[in-house]
Amino acid sequence: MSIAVALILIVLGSIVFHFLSPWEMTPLASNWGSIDDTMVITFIITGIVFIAINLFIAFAVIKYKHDEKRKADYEPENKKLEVGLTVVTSIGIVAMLAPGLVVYSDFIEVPEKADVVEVVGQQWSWSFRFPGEDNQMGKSGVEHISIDNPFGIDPLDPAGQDDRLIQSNRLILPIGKPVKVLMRSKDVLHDFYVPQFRVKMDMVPGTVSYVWFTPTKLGEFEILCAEFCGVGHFNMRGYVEVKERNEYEQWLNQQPTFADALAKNNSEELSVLAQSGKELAQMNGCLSCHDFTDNPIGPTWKGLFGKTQTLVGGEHVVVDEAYLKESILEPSAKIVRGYAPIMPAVVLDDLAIDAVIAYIKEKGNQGTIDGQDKPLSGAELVQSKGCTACHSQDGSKMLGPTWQGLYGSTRELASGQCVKVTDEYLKESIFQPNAKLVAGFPAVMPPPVVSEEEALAIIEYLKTL
Ligand code: HEC
Ligand code: HEC
Ligand SMILES: [Cu+2]
Repeated sequence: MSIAVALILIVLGSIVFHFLSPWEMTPLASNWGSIDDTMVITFIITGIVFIAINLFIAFAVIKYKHDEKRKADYEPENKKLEVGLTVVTSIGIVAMLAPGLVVYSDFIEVPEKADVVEVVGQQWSWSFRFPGEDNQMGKSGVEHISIDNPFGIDPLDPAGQDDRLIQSNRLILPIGKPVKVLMRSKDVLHDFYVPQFRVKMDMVPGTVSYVWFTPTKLGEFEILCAEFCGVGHFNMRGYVEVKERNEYEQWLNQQPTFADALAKNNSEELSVLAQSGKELAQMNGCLSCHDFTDNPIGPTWKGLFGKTQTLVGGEHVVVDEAYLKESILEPSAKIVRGYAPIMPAVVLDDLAIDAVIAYIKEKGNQGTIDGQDKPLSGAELVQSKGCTACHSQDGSKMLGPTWQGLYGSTRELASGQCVKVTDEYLKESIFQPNAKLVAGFPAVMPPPVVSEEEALAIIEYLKTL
């Protein structure tokens, strides 16, 4: 009897909790009411089954309770019951699945008039790209990703030049217009999720996934990463602001285009020929094995032109144009000592070779280092190294202590000691995060991802906050 009562109480309790529940879905702000409907259908069907089965068990517990005078029948087959149960279960499952399939076919079929926006995820931030005036997104690829080109847009694709880049976590979309969201990840799995829009999708490195929706409510909605992506995952947030069309357009027109960004980064002094050589070197993958610092895979291009190179056989050659050309077209003809003969041969026409040589010459023999190797400022470093996922600059407490007013202040450590924040303390905090723990914070700061020079630049920057 008590078991039957408990079962009935569980059923009643669940129903009461459902109607008084504090847990509700966030209000809908897109066209995807149908996704809510399928959830409700599934919920009602599973709810009815839950109630029916529990009440049946309670009934059976009472009705068939142990009785000396009674004996169970042995019934190996019951056609009627089997058919009945099969039919009822099938109807239930079809009722749950069929609406889902209908919604899914809408979900994968993007309306033709939809705007396009691209979301790029990386540990632990969001950035966005719009196709610009030509309505065409420029081609992109990992091989183009660099500090100058964080979106990896193909610099030679004319469609990419007018793409508008938003390097912040705030996206504005116009109300009432369907939008197709293309998704890329630069590192690990992420997931683009705005609860009010109902649609969500994984972002998989190497693949472009998508969702589409029509924002139907003005306002600001939070973007959450819904796929665990490392220690900063919880803080991988952004905002979608849904605004009137004219406000959206005004905002969009203020965002820099890819061409603007390139022009800014290309203020390094290279001739036009060398400039296109740089692009060719990037496109052909040369820069993954060669750069102007100490890349361990291929010989450095810094100061290469004019120097005397030693080959495996022990001979010496002076690096001139002919040697460079031969090295590029026939990499195995002369192997540099200390390196494996792994350089792939490429097919480049004479103009392209001249351009690459001009790039190696001009950039490699320029006293200053610039472009890809241009040292970043402290302010840029803390962004690009992911420090700002845990440290704020405005006094707010995140996973780590704020940096506002840090330098010169006195810190209380977890050990109870107090220390003054000096250059040495900052340096130690960056290179040995667990040596001195700040009171009230967990020991989660990752091991150093910066060089000595970068740390100094960051420290100079911290002093200004
Ligand atoms: C897979 C890595 C790899 C790629 C990609 C690659 N290289 Fe190389 N490269 C090497 C290695 C290793 C050497 C040294 C061994 C040798 O001489 O072949 C080398 C040597 C050279 C040399 C001679 C350098 C010297 O110090 O004497 C030149 C010039 C050169 N590469 C240019 C290029 C250009 C231009 C490209 C792109 C079209 C390119 N490499 C792509 C690995 C690579
Ligand atoms: C995963 C979160 C996380 C990341 C990423 C992170 N930190 Fe920290 N950081 C912390 C926490 C937590 C503390 C406090 C505990 C401690 O002292 O280790 C801290 C402490 C510090 C301190 C000492 C601050 C003080 O208030 O005394 C400095 C300086 C610092 N971090 C710099 C950096 C720099 C520079 C980077 C980027 C290269 C970085 N952090 C990246 C979490 C992080
Ligand atoms: Cu993420």
